Amino acid sequence: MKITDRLFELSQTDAILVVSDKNRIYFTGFASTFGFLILMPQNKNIFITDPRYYEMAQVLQADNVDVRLIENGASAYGMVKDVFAENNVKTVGFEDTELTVSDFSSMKDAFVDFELVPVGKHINFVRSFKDETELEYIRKAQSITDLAFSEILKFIKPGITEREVAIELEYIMQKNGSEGLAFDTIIASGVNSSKPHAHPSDKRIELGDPVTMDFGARYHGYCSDMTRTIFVGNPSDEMRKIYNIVLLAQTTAINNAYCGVGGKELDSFAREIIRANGYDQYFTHSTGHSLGIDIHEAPNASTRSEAILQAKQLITVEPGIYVPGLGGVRIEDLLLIEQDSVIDLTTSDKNIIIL
Ligand SMILES: [Mn+2]
Repeated sequence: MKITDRLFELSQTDAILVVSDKNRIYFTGFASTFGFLILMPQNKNIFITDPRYYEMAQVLQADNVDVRLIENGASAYGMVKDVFAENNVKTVGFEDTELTVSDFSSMKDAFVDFELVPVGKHINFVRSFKDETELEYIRKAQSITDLAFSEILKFIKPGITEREVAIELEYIMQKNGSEGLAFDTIIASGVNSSKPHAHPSDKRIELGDPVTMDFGARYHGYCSDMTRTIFVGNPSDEMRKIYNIVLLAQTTAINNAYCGVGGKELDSFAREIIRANGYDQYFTHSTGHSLGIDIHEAPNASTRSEAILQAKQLITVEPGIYVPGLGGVRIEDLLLIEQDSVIDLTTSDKNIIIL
């Protein structure tokens, strides 16, 4: 169970009602598709769920979480209101960033006697700072992707399809401990590689093709994310040139990253290199994002970012150049910001690989 002191300092509410799967797993570490987690100051926490999870949820008792069962036919919101009454709760923080309009409408009807306060941005801010357990999971997920990358290089050859590469890559990750995918795998070869988020197709890989692979594992609910573009046979002169520009942009941004760097500043380190080489119109997305339980979390590194990167936050650095009709290159590593250093959690080689 996460310590919630910082969240309550920001939220200034008597309780916070967590109903989303992702935030329930974030706070409790317990994966479930149904449940109401009530957080209160001084880490007084109550987990209300139904018989599908009640027995498994008993593990939370060890963390002093009071686990309560919704009996058949009982109202879950009624039980939540009982908890609020027992604890003299008047103001309730809710996840405005996660609820549908319909969820919010029924919540408003049910909690008409309480002041509902949106706290989604505070939850997301607190979530952006990773504790040691979360970092252990993310490092493990990242090590699975690094391993999968080295393994997939033995598999790729002319004649196999993008879809076959994706399936093999996913199989390798799961065989090595990934619980599932962080996101849908991107395998884009040849001219498809100019589309940054191409879906793997039945296109066969041909000699001379760039192959962009963007993929991530999931471990204890936490994501990893990496991208490499490799070549099958010798690339054209222009693709080789593009590769070297993207590599220089990516390593320049990484080498200039520091605790306290702005998300906008980090983006500009990469973007300036690409601009100076005349390809800025082909770098069509932002430089990076954080991750955790979600594949995209705050903070971001982009031309519009107002974030200042702080210790224990993560950021990807993933510039790319995409020339329609020719091809594209993207290189992505995941960085951990520490007080006095920046640690690259991605260990795979970035020098041009020609199979
Ligand atoms: Mn990414």
